[in-house]
Amino acid sequence: MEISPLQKARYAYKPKVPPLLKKSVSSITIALGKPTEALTDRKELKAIFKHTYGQPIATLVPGKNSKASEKINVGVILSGGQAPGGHNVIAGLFDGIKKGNPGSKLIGFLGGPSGIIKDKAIEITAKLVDQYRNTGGFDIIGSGRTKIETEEQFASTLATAKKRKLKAIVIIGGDDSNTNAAVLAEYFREKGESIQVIGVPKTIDGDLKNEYVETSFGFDTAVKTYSELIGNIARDANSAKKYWHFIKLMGRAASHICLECALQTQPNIALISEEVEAKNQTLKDIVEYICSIIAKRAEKGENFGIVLVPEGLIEFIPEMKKLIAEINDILAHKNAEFSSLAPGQAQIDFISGQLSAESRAVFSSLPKEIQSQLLMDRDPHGNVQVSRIETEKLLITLVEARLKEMKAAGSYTGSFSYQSHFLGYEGRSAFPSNFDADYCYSLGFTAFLLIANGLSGYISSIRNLARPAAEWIAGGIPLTMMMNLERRHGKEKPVIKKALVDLKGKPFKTFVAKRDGWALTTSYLCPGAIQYFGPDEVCNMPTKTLVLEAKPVKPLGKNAQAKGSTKGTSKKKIVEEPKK
Ligand code: FBP
Repeated sequence: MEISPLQKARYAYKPKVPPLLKKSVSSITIALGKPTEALTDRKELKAIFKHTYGQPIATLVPGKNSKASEKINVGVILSGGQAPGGHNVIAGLFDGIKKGNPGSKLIGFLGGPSGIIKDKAIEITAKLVDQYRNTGGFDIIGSGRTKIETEEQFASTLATAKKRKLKAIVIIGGDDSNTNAAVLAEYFREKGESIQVIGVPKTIDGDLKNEYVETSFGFDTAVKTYSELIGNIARDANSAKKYWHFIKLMGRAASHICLECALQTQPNIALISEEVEAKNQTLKDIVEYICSIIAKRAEKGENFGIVLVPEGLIEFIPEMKKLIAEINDILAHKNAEFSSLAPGQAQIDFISGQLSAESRAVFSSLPKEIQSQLLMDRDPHGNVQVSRIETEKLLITLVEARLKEMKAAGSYTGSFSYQSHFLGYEGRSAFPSNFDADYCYSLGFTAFLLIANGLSGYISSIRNLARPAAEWIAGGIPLTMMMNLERRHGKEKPVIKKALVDLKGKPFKTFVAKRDGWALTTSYLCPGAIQYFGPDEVCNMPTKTLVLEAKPVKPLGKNAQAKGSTKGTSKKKIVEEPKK
């Protein structure tokens, strides 16, 4: 197989890991904190997760663990959208398993969760994994978005796990996939099965995070890839001085990607969906805001600029949110009728007829392409496929129309030419940055150690990430701690809560302090391509979001006990208190 020189060079890269993970796996145990609680809806979640609700936070600490050397079989699934570093999670998991016992096996289920339902799998061997170390993509075993939800799917998953004598299943996925991991862990316990389930936080969107999961893997590489491209486009814009570039950035719901790219490239405008929602801004308000900046720049003779648009914006504009919620309910309850109609006008008319008067007015004000895009299939988790809705083009159409009006009224004198871009898939399978390569390998290795310590219903966690890997802390966070109830497919379902941009958080505040200056004075930054070799400040810097959000790791919980230790917590053992 022909490979690029960079791929060859990256095979030789040795990921940096927390010092504890370099020790013999039999000398690593866990220390447990106090029982935990879910974010909200605690009573309901306790009833749903009877066996796995409220488990304590686990931290890896030095200590004997003879079970780590047992010969075991572990299954692994890559779930959802690609994110750079997935191969390194598998490499770390593989190396951990083999360090425990060279006779242990790692089984990779093919094409996402459907692989375990249908028992389509391969054994991951040293030869195979070595070809994928430090590379992007999920192609080692492929990924998919199937949700394990029906009784038959659960039963097939259990049958596969039993047939393959799996001690544990590792699910590498985003919020929905880790929700699946939590549900599966509970299902196995309910059935009296000892099969363990461990999740790994993956998604370029950066919205699977909390105090204990500081970032999801892939975010670092994706935002650096997009920022490189935005910086290049911005430089082009400032050279030619003739286009306004509207750049939609991936990120299904949260605007973390857009915000981080703004901090890295200093565009004229970056919309943040969470702010739009908080301020109750209408589509008209957003268009007015963009046009006001275009007009002010035109007064200075600058008929060019950069507008960053988060992919999920459309679902955060209050009138659009209401409209989409109504469409979702109609599609959930009247799907047969809807599907029997020819795609296009007939389906648009059918939906229109079912909407409330308010939403109908909004729906009919949209261009036909956007109407059709809003009706496209939901993904298996009930999400609107926002990557297929051309919000950047919708904004361009509305901005162009408004600028015409402003010109007629004499409040705009410039010229408006535009280009539209969508940056998404370009960043999902890039070679992982050193950060993601290190983080992912550590997450995978930690997943094995959580298994070796008997845990189930946990997500692998590496903390203190804004510091060098030598100061990282590895452990596991109970999945139920990250859950709440949300409406999906017209029903209340337990799901891991998406972490949206915190409008009181430092990344957003830093952006707000600078954005008015960036709007009018061209101040673009060109971060350039991700570097893998060279000085720390060019090849080992975490994202600005991570650095700005970094908090000192909290002190030890008094009640924490190293598992198997009768002496309680030694002063050296680091155990986190659950969030109050
Ligand atoms: P995950 O949440 O599964 O990581 O996927 C995130 C994402 O990349 C979103 O940013 C985007 O909206 C979506 O996947 C696109 O999905 P698809 O790959 O199915 O087109």
